[in-house]
Amino acid sequence: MGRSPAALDAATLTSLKKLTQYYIVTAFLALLIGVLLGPLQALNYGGVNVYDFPLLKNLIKSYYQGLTLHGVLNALVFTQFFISGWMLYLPARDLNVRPNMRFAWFTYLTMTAGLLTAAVPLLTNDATVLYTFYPPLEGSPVFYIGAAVMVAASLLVAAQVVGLWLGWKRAHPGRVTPLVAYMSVATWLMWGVASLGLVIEVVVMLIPWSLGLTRGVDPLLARTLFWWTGHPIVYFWLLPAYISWYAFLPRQAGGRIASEGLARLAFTLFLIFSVPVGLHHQYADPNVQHSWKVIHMFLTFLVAVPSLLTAFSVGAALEDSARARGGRGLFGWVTRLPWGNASMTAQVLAMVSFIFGGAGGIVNASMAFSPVVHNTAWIPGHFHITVGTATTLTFMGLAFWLLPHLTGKRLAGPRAALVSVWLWFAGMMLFAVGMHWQGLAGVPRRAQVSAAAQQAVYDGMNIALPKLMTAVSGMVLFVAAILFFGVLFRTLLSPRVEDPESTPIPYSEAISAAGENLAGASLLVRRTEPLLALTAAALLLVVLVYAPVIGPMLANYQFVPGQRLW
Ligand code: HAS
Ligand code: HEM
Ligand code: CU
Repeated sequence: MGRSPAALDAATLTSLKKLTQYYIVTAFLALLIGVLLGPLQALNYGGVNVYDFPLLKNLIKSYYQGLTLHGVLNALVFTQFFISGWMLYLPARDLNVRPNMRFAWFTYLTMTAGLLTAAVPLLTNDATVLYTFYPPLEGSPVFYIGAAVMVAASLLVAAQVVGLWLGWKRAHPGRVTPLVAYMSVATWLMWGVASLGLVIEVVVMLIPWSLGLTRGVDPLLARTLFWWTGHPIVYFWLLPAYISWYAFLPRQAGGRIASEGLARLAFTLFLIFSVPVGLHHQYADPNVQHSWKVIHMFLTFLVAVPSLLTAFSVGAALEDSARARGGRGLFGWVTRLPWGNASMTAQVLAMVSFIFGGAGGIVNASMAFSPVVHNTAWIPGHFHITVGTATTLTFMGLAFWLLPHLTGKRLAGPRAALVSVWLWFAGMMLFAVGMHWQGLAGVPRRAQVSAAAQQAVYDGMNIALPKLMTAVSGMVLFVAAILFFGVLFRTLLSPRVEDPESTPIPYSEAISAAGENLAGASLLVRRTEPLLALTAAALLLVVLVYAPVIGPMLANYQFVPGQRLW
């Protein structure tokens, strides 16, 4: 036995719960603002232009300022804060080790300081560069600095969790890392490899350039570094939801995890194959060798495999639960899931949306289809049923048990919670049909198609129905959001009524468990245990597929001056 890291004591646990609550509530505040802008954009894609209304004009200067805020707050801020709280809390509990709480609070404050810094130029219309901030669009340096601080803070959480795990490993040689901690550590390590591209882009290129220290910046290299991070960031949003689908949802549905070994394999595959695929966002970019685009395409198909494993594995766990509750028939068992439980319902609906989101992703990744869908409304259709539903609706559902667990308050309005998740699902599915359809008709994304000057272009298209669907979906989602946030705030503002631990973490038992000791464990469990070595392999693969792409760009660096188009 090595030196044992200190176990979680009551005082630390209280502080950790408070910190987690801060992360989660900050996340949802960002989502609240971000989501209020969404229906306006849906109206735009329904042909209704609300951006000239005087009231709105005082709040946002343009469609693009609104869209930038929407993308940044929803996809970058909401996700990162939620995930940082969730994936620090879970491994600390799972390993029963005491995090350094000073460091943990310092990280939260750093992340929040980064957010507030970046928010200033966003709100003053000085960084209307969309959430991808492609140069040569040039925003205020304050935006890039704030964003860099925020991302750096997420890496501090990653370092803390990996540190906790290594401490646990030293104290428990020969033991199998418990599943929830395993999945959390693997996700953080993946994020470590993934974030390198963005960190280099922002720190080495964009910040000096926006401060006027360099005479220009290379847009192609910047985009390539961006997508190095920009694709795997979607798994940084997805895997925290998978943790719940694997480890907690079966219990919530009344059943068991199918196989812990398989869950570990899925996370290992994500660790290795999430990053070397970024060129599937750049099929249309010139000066990138075609053969590398093809290689990234095949690697993209490969990284869909752990999601397919997940589909069958969590699908089996749900079926097992429903049959244990008396479910019968090929599909009839579905009716026996506990649909009265808003937390379970949210997550199962999120999974259903992801069947379509994932299938669409494979279409996007196929070089033969990409030119049809790239830069069209199809793409927002795709990602509102991935990050906008698979992730977001899962996080909403998690909040229904997590907040009572953290605070000792009872969920206010479980029925309203249930209605809100069904409306979110229905609204997003309708949105997805409307947007995918418009995209196939050739309607571009990121376009104020409802503006008078643009309307004429789309008049000849036969898209009245998908436009109507999109507009209506925005209204449905607005109602869903009001109901959800109503439940959230009423819960948070209600008095504490019980010991928080009376809502326990819903750990599930496994049909096929990984076991406690490596010595007696299966080959799969033993091979998936050394996460640091697997991370080194991941890094090597990234270097192999990116060095030949980035090398020529460095040799041909173009100094392009910035532009402010808004
Ligand atoms: Fe994507 C663009 C390809 C997954 C998010 N994606 C985007 C963008 C975002 C995004 C935000 O190849 C836009 C970026 C921008 O602004 O330009 N995506 C993929 C592929 C996958 C994929 C191959 N995307 C995601 C996830 C996201 C996300 C996850 C967020 C969370 N995506 C692309 C491509 C583009 C792209 C191109 C660029 C397009 C362009 O042209 O610009 C795969 O990872 C998907 C694999 C998933 C599956 C589904 C598994 C299903 C499961 C659920 C099972 C359900 C059950 C329920 C069992 C194979 C796990 C049963 C229930 C009962 C009741 C019975
Ligand atoms: C973009 C609507 C919620 C993330 C868009 C667009 C629409 C829209 C119509 C396309 C705008 C364009 O291409 O011009 C909505 C509605 C929502 C909602 C009605 C619900 C009330 C969300 C959520 C997320 C999200 C929950 C993520 C967590 C994004 C992102 C973009 C986007 C990343 C892309 C921004 C860009 O192209 O720069 N949204 N959205 N949205 N949405 Fe949403
Ligand atoms: Cu991607």
